[in-house]
Amino acid sequence: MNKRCLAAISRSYSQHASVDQLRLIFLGAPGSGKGTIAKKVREKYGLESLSSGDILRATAEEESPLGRMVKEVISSGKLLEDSLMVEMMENSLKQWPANKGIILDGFPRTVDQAKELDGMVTRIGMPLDGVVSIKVAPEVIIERLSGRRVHPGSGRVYHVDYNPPKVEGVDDVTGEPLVQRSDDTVEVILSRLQIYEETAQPLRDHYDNMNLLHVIESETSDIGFQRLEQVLPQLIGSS
Ligand code: G5P
Ligand code: MG
Repeated sequence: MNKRCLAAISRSYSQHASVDQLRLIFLGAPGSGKGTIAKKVREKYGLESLSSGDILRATAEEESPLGRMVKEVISSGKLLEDSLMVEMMENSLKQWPANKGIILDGFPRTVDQAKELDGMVTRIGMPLDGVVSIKVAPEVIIERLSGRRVHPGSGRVYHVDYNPPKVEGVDDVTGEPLVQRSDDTVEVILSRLQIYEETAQPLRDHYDNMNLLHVIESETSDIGFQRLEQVLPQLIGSS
């Protein structure tokens, strides 16, 4: 039996009653809107996400050798080594309630991570329902990331034009100052984009071979979200 048949069979046992039970992966370049679209899905459907970048940024705040090492990796725009990343994600996933859906935002990033995740979801009993590859034109990435502002305490994300805070430079909820991410400088963005270019296609091929891949053109995150909503019924098995 080939991989496509196996994937179809495994999905036929993992169909859900509602969107908030789905288990999805969001793939996409830096600034493609993974976090923005995940937020829209959470607000409308209650499906929550887990961002590997957020996990690493929290670790980078720790005063420890690990924290310092992770901070350096993020600021360089390179990827954390696979085994450590996988271990951190597995720890988080083990604590995720089994009956609750999830969007994995930013993990996996390499085929080796994807293969580890394949084994992990089987062990934990959380089979995947779909992998959404969010496509945006490379030209818009720099403008998006250089205009991004974040609230470090909560991870809330803004953009100076697309999604500005009510008061410039200040978080809407706490009134605390917004900052730019250390990896949102032009030099680091270019390095992140180059790494993405090198790793993305093999990852898409991996999930295409498992018949899990859905590619969404996302000129804007509002359009990307609408296109995702057209795919969701297939994933919960009600189309
Ligand atoms: P992250 O945190 O996963 P990236 O590079 O994958 O970082 P990023 O930058 O978080 O992804 P995003 O989530 O895809 O981008 O984009 P976003 O935040 O939603 O949108 C970007 C900006 O554009 C925001 O300001 C938003 O408001 C705005 N925007 C959104 N839509 C639109 C639109 O339609 N129009 C306009 N004008 N603006 C819009 O990973 C960080 C680092 O952690 C490590 C790596 O070092 C990585 O570089 N890491 C890993 N290392 C190894 N393995 C892994 N699996 C790793 N995961 C993370
Ligand atoms: Mg993000």
